[in-house]
Amino acid sequence: MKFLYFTDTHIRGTSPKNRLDDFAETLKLKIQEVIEIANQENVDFIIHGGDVFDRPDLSPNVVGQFAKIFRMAHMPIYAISGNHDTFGHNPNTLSRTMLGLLDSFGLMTIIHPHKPILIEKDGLTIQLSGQPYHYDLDQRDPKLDYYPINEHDADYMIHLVHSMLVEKALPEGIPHTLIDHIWGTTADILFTGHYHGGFGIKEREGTYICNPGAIARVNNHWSELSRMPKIIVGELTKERIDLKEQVLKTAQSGERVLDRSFLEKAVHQEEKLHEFIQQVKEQTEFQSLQMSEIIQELATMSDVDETVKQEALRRITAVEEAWKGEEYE
Ligand SMILES: [Mn+2]
Repeated sequence: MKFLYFTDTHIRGTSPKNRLDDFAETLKLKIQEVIEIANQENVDFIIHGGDVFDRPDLSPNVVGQFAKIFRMAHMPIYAISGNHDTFGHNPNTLSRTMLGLLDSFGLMTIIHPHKPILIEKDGLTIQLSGQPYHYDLDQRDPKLDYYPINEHDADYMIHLVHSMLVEKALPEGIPHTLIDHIWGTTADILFTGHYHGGFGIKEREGTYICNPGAIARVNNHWSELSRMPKIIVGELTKERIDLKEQVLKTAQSGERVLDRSFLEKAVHQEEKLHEFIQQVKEQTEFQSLQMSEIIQELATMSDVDETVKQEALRRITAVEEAWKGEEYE
């Protein structure tokens, strides 16, 4: 049984400001190449590790252009949702997103937590399970997210997680899990996405933990400049697991596509965002995605001065109105 794994395509119609090329056109070539490899290698299924789209409400025009490419695959595509695929990073909003739409059309099959899929061929059975991105990832017992249960008594378990699984500890404030802490995983092969740099294929006593890195290079960190986008092709028999990384031929060198003329502040922003979200979560069970309601709630929970609250609401309203008049495609 053969399969292909890739992750973090971050499909969007516009180019990130640090790109020198036409990001969407480059991405089309890369995804075409991924599908062509899958067809040539005659894999039985394709797996996507999440962040298929860069935003949940991408325009139908852009989604349509990429849907045509995914349709060229001769085999099913399974995926989990990443933080960029859903509203408010909440996997429960999937049905309202473009990824949810692809799932409804049958173009991709989204794997939900604790609902593994059984794949069978020539007497070999594989259980494919997944954990989409959610806010408690890498902040609660790792067994809940990284240790699947063999519900189908399958020969092999492949498990996907869209999470910050890394080799070395990250700065304070960024939730993460170290590979070395989860070698006890029940999965035979663990595939992760989210951490764009990736760490390749790791193996210990027959267990594999892999992240080939993001297909898209959306930021201009030094690490991204030297990194080439890769996929993993895997083959399973009763006797053995065989996994190989493959660099995409259509991907250009980082120097040609990434602009280093301004410095990326993404890591810092992520820390701030995390801090803000933790604050909200600690204080209230908010059900709303309306920024103004969140501010109201935050203000009543913590003793925020009325003038500060009013100013925050005024600014948010101004930004929201500016957004409405703008095409984001
Ligand atoms: Mn991502």
